[in-house]
Amino acid sequence: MGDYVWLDLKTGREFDVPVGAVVKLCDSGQIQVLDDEGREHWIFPQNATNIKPMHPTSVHGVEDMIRLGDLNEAGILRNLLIRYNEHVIYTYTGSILVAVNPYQLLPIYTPDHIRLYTNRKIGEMPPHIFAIADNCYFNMQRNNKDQCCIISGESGAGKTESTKLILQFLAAISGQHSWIEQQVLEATPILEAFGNAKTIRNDNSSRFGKYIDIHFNKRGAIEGAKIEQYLLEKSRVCRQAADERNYHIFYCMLKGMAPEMKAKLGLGLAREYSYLTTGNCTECDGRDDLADYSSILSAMKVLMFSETENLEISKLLAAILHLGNLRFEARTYDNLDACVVVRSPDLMTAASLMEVCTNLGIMSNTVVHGIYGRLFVWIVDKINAAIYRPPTCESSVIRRSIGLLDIFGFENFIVNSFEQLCINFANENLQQFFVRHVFKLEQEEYNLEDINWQHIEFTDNQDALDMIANKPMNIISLIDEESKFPKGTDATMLYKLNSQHKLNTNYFPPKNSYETQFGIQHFAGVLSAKERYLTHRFLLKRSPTLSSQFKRSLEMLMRTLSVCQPFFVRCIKPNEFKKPMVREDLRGTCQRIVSARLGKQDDWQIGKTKIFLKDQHDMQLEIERDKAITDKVILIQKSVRRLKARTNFLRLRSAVVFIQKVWRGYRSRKNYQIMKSGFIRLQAVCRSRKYYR
Ligand code: AOV
Ligand code: MG
Repeated sequence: MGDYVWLDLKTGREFDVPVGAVVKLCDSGQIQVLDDEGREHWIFPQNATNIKPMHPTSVHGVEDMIRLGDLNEAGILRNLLIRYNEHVIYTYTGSILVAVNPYQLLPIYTPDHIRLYTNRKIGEMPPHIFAIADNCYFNMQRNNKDQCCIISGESGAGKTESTKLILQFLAAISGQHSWIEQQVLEATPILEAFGNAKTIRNDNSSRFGKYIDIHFNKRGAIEGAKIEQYLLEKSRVCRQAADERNYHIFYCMLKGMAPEMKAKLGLGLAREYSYLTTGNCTECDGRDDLADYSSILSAMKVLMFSETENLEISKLLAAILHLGNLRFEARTYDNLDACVVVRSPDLMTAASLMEVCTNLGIMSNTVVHGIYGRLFVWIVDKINAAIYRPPTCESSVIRRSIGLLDIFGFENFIVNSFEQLCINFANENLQQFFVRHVFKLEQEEYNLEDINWQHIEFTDNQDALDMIANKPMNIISLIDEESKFPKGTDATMLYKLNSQHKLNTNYFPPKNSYETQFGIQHFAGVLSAKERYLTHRFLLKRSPTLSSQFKRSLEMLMRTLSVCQPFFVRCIKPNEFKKPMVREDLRGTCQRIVSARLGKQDDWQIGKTKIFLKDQHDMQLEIERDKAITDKVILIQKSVRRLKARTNFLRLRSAVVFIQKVWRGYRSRKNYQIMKSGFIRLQAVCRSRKYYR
């Protein structure tokens, strides 16, 4: 009794690994155990193969997982779990820091903590992000070598927060609380305002990658910094998935800008703009757009944005919002389908803000993507102009740097598009960098030195990376080529991808010839990229093409990293609810639901694995469930309708072409009619498909 064991439940589910458990009772040939998730199990002697003794190091956990006697997946998971349950979020594996997102502010980042962790060896103090920052700094000085810190993890795991904590530590120990340190720190709120947004995975999700290189002089004080940015997600400016928002800056501006200024720019409330509402969500719990706006403005002052520049930025943002509200109307001129912008106050305001005449002609999402993308690059350049000091002859010899890499985490949505492919490709590169450093190079060195060692199993993602970007005819080069090819379509592209890669185990071709999606096996899971490249082709057509440009900037990043001494921080997301301390407690959840809905426990009882109810209660719960589902369906329908109500030139035109080509009967204009709202009304025949957008 009281012994700790590993219990292998062999449930056959994904990620099924043994769980820790404590023996409660050994009785009449049976053993009762309580597992880490609070479930009780009876083990019969004949099943005793399910149960193995636990190594003492796993019982209460260790600070450095290299010390685990049971160094396997179950051992690592349990170690992180029991520490996390005690609010201990940091754990080492050698010099790699594992950080579990606490989703609450822990009192472990005070000036006292900064002092405690300054100039210590790793392991001298409990694991901490400050210890990594401190080691980066002192290694840089001691070895006179540039350092880098590679922070990885899925979306919402805590990469950006970790980056900020490292910056905070470095600014503090660099010394003088000088202007330049202040400027480096204040770059973050600006970048986040324009480059972060609420997604379903993270309320403050970075929609771009960044590499902040911090430069130190020979006394070890921060002398300047340079920020490199990677591939901002531009589609978000015009369209957001359900429950997601556009970039923070729009909502902050509408909440925080002075009324006179808003009037001047013709601005109203967030809910009035179609570019801010396609996700059906304009507020974000836990964010204060009003307060954030003043922090953004003061940060911009620190980084030397002038009044005029701020005004220009606000004008552009306002123009984007007005453009999003424009309506297009189809007309026929000389038998040609055309599309004109409906004259509206929004058109006038947008035009005057952008100082162009109202003869805008074709305005599509692509233009807005371009405007916002360029604005973002301009802002990063502007920040760099304030914080970057080019090396002088003297300083270039002695100047050393610490680079912090914080990119967009691995993502998998229901529909993934070209942007997810790029994001996940970037993550795949980082994973390979990690694998090379931690396993490959290390083991190669043992071999060279004739060291006796036991091979460690690891998953190498090199093959997936080769398929995406390295081998001849790789996925990215095929997409590129097809985008430039005048007759290229999604179908021809998919055909080429299939014929080239269908035998690759990392590639999942469509299941049948009607399916327009393919999948890629990433190190972190399968990504299905539904074929939505068409919209991107407009961007790709420019040279240099987007994907090859992105690929090149990643290659440059990898080269930079490879000449630095690397540190790794692996961030882990403990649950999908963006909440502290959730675990799946089914029993508790059931109990809460039943007592909330059915009142006091006189007519129902909770057994070990079942709840016993009266018939009428069962019915009552069913009715409530139906209602909840219906409400959800109505909500979905509403947002679909809202989405459909918005139309633009491209969609309208492709719908018309579709009708003319596919439904031959409708070729004649008499049979369909384009409504002002952008809907197309079909005259008869297919009643169920009355409207086609
Ligand atoms: P990410 O950078 O890894 O996601 P963030 O760093 O933005 O994730 O973390 C997401 C949220 O988790 C933050 O907004 C905080 O609320 C919380 N959080 C993370 N780390 C900590 C911490 N150490 N202490 C307290 N709260 C924390 V993405 O940018 O989506 O890949 O593209
Ligand atoms: Mg981030």
